[in-house]
Amino acid sequence: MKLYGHLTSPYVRKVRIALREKNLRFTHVPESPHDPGNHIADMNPLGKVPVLETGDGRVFFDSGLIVEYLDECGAPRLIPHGEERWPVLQWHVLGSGMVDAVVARLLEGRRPPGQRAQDLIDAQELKVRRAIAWADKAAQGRPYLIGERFTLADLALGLALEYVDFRFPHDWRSQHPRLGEWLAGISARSSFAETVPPGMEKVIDAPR
Ligand SMILES: N[C@@H](CCC(=O)N[C@@H](CS)C(=O)NCC(=O)O)C(=O)O
Repeated sequence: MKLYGHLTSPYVRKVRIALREKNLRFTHVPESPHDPGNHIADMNPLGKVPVLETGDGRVFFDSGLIVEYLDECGAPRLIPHGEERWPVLQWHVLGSGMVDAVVARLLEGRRPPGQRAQDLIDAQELKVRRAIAWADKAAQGRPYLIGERFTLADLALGLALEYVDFRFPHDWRSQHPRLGEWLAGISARSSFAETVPPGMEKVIDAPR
């Protein structure tokens, strides 16, 4: 299997973490749709990463779909069957939405000051703050969000909170200390520690 996408992309990291959690062998091609002469649009007409080449002629894009595909490739399951499936997928949507909001805020903030829409930045920040409060309440201080083991729910929220710390650093832990402790446990997993993107180490290692 071949995974395309740059290391700093949180969507690419979601797939890298899933591949490690499932002990699947893959080659990583750190190509970005922003690189001159890149080939991403030949595989994904939307011109986005991650893209996965399965090795048997199939190509998948979108991190959520890729994780669903990988989950069919063997144990341990990240997306359970049965009753737990829907809450796990709901957490995935929450985590993805948080990442989308942080990315939108980041891109808007990179525009020249005269062209920057502060109301858009404020709206994205509000989404993130509300999502963190929702997550803290729904997590209820349990070690895993759904059931007794690590699932896509934990992957998606852990990834999103680390990305908040990286690109929208603010002190959410003072209001939500329980969620901060939960994240420390998730961040210590080897799948998370081994996929820290360049530049994020400083944030992850910072004293809390
Ligand atoms: N919903 C997609 C989002 C992927 C995405 O936005 N990737 C960014 C990298 S962080 C990208 O490729 N952006 C290039 C573009 O939008 O032109 C997923 O989950 O895979």
